[in-house]
Amino acid sequence: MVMRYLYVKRTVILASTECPKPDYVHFNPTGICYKSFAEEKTYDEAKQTCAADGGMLAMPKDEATNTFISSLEYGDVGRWIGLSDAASEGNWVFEDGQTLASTGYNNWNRGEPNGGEGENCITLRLGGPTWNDMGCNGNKRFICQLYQGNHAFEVLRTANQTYEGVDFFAIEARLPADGLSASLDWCKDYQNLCGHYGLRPTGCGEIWAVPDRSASDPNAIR
Ligand SMILES: [Ca+2]
Ligand SMILES: [Ca+2]
Repeated sequence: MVMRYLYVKRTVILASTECPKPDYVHFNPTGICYKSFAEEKTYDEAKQTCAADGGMLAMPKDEATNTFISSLEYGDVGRWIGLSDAASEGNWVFEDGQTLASTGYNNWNRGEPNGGEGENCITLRLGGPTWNDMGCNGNKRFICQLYQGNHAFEVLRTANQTYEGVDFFAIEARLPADGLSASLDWCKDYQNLCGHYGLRPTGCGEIWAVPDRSASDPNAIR
């Protein structure tokens, strides 16, 4: 994999308080945006729909998040969330690769999971926040989230501030000591960082991304 290097030691990133896609709802404590879909799809089809939005199926890793996404519209039937044991029976893993066990949280309905190898995907049960394993090929509604995941920046400080009459959320951040981006496209890291707070980046400075250490100015960014 080709790594891109950044020379910025510290920068201030401004992001608006809107979610990056329409109809997504910002959940404040985590800063992640969620959307509940009315149409019914298989688990894999639902995953593809979330990916097309630049996200993943929702991954509730704590009670507050689980309760929040349960409260989103279209909850009168079961809905897929991004958690499966298809790869290894009984070993539940979120779509981002984190194991359920490592979160210290779960919200199984009484008697669940009970489906063995015939039920490898999870729905939020109708009207409530508890979970049920079900067959992945069933058509269900589903919930997507945007921009979960790691980013290349270390956050130093955040603040709400106003610039020319517009409210912004400022993220003061710096790169890791090794200067390595977390992805091929450092702009993606930046977008992920903003998305981590459920915020839309104000811009992307591609010109500052360089393929090697020979051609950038560490003092170029204020
Ligand atoms: Ca299973
Ligand atoms: Ca079940």
